Amino acid sequence: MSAATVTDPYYSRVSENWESILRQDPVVWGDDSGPLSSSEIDAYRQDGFLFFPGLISDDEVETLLKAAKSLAAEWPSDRSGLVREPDSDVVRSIFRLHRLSAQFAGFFADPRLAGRAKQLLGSDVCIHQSRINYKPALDGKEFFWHSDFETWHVEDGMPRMRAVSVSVFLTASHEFNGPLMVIQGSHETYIRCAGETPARHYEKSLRRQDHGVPSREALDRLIRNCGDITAPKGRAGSVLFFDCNLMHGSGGNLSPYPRTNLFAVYNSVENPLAAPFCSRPPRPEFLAEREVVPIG
Ligand code: 6CS
Ligand code: FE
Repeated sequence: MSAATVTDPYYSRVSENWESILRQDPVVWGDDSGPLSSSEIDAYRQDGFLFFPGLISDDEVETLLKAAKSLAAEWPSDRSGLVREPDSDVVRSIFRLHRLSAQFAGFFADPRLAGRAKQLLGSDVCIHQSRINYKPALDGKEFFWHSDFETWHVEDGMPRMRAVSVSVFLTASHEFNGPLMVIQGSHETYIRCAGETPARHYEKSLRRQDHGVPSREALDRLIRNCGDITAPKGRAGSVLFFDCNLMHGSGGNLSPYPRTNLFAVYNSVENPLAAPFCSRPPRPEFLAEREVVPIG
């Protein structure tokens, strides 16, 4: 075992075998008051997520969806941050929204989102990553099961589990358009994935991820020991908050309805990125913000 794996509780992708360990960090870091009630905090601690149907108004959704569509239509061909679907040229994701426009930056700093994140993380927060996932009608392919934290730790150097992901539905999400699925309670278990990190892995993984993902056996174990799969579905304007280590994924969109969402990762300002916990250089900043800029 290398010196790094001895001191890093969350080492991963260092062997041909996977392993499962208990989470080493709290799920809820603060006891501050804020927008969340104590029963909501308890539910988040227990399940690893919280769902708020219709948190964002129809008018705001309409404006944000319009902005999302024009970004994809007008993206300069020489600018980084746009990712296409694995089997076509259709736009899959656009990254670093919080640096692209005051509109998105202002929205992510809104107390409805940032206020809840601060309360859960018990500190000021900064954005680690933000993106639009378009999940276009018919062309939107799956996101295989993964823990976000596993990737952010190994490839970006996020030291501890002190981040919360927020997905804002810009269209309705239902059983036909590839809704996000989560394994309830899986945030309490960390899966060390088998394999290693290929060079420039992100160029492939953002389109179709096959490293840093759990094995079949690991998924079976999570479902047996933690909880069932559930898919928080709802109308446009609904918002899902989920822990950075919650196992999640989504199927392809075989419907004629897009499933478009905004996604922002709030990291604690007390959890700044270190060097990646693998032997590769850090990923580009459109994927992992290295500067700590408190927001909200
Ligand atoms: O790479 C990322 O930061 C995120 N995207 C994918 C497809 N997997 C890991 C993580 O959630
Ligand atoms: Fe994810």
